[in-house]
Amino acid sequence: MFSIPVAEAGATVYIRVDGSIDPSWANITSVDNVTYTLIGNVNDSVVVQRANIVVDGVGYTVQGVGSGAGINVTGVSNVTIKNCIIKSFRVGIYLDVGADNGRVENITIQNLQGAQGEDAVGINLKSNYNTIYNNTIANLTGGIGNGGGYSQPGASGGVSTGIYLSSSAGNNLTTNTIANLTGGTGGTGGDMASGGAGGTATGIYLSGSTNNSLTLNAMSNLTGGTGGTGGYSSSSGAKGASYSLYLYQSSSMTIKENTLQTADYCFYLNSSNNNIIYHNNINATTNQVYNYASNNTWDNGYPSGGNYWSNYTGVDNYHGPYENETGSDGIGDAPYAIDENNQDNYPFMKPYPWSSHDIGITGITTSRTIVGQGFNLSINTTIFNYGDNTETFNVTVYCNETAITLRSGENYTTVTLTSGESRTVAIAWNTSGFAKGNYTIWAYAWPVLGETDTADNNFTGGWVLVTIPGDLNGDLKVSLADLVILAIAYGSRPGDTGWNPNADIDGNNVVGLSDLVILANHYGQQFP
Ligand SMILES: [Ca+2]
Ligand SMILES: [Ca+2]
Ligand SMILES: [Ca+2]
Ligand SMILES: [Ca+2]
Repeated sequence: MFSIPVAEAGATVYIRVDGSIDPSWANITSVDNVTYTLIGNVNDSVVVQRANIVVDGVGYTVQGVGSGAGINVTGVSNVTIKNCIIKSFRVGIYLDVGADNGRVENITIQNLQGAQGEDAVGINLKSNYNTIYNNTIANLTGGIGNGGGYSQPGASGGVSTGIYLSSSAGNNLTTNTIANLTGGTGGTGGDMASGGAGGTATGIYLSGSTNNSLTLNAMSNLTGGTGGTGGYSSSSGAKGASYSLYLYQSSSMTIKENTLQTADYCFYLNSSNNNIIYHNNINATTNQVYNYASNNTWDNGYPSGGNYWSNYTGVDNYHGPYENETGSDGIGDAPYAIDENNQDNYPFMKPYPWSSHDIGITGITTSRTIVGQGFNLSINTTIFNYGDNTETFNVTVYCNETAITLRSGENYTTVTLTSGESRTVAIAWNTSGFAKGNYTIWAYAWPVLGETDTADNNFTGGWVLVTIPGDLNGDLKVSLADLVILAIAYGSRPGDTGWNPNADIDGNNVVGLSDLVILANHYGQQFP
């Protein structure tokens, strides 16, 4: 009898405690019983029973038939797994209790599918002090829930989870990409019974886990499973929820620089405290944070800052630790409120990290909103340099489609800003020759070399009305109503209680006799 070794036949491959490979014909080799290298694809699970080794896939695939774990480290420590593709299991990599101080690096885990009602999990940890670095986990689907018998509801669909930590501490999860997770469809309900709920989809799930660090992970396209169809005269099951990060009784962690996207909930926190959460990009279509019995720190102080929240609506006209000093800093002036005990004190105006070449206009103000034809108006444009280079560029201010010509004869101002610097550029608009009517004031900061985010190089301020000198209420006629406005402001200067910049017709910073004379000269006029 000749026995021909055929690895494709499929059999669990063990790296035994003594260093041997079982079965010996498997597509794994080692010369020193420390580094184990794949020499071809492996068509079943790999079970690691030996500590202090490296398993290097060198690009080969470990492929299953839908059940079990691709690579299972059975409680032995200091095991590194790297450079392979794992597909068609229920769990990609399992680091069981005691599988500490290991490393999972450059692994692509894809096409995991839970069986009937079962969960699909990319990397499952019940262990400590591991580094999970630069892995891609994609296309995981929870199993379809079982159908119910007569008058029994359908079972819930299985959940789909990218990385799952339970009772795990001190792990570093860095630069992992998790995408396209779908919860299992709920089971069909029996007659007179509802369909089962769809399974949830979660990027990273932590339960009873402390002191872990999550940095630079990206989670996108997470979708809860569809509810099962209800039986006769019964309702369908609920759709499963999706979460980017789910923390249950998980505390004292650092969560920074992650990008959380397209989930029902970016953060779902239950009884999880003392976590520090900053420099994350939080883009939820529905809920940015669900917070229950959890108190956490949502920024890293000033000027390091907090997180980018896609639904933040604040403005950036101030800077400083109290956000009360004039000038921008790329941080919203008002905190991002989560609940009565939680807020991000320094929400970013743009996603993290900011580009190295990026300037933006953060505000435009005008010295007044109503100006007599032929008089001057001051327009203040504030620009901030988000990048880390000194930039020199031009700023042009427009009224409707006309670029405003400055005293220099040019229609732009040249500005130099160092990294993180803010500047307000004031220009005078002489309204001589401009027709009476409303003008939209806007500004354009000419893009700098290497700038990609040019959306904020355009900024539209408010309206300014050019009218008959002496028309102070903007109704295009000079009448008693205007005289009353001038009388109320008479004698005032900027900062005084009665100060009204529109009443300072000649713009000399006092409402006085010279303004009264102008109003008197036009009294009774109207346009058209
Ligand atoms: Ca600010
Ligand atoms: Ca820009
Ligand atoms: Ca008037
Ligand atoms: Ca005046």
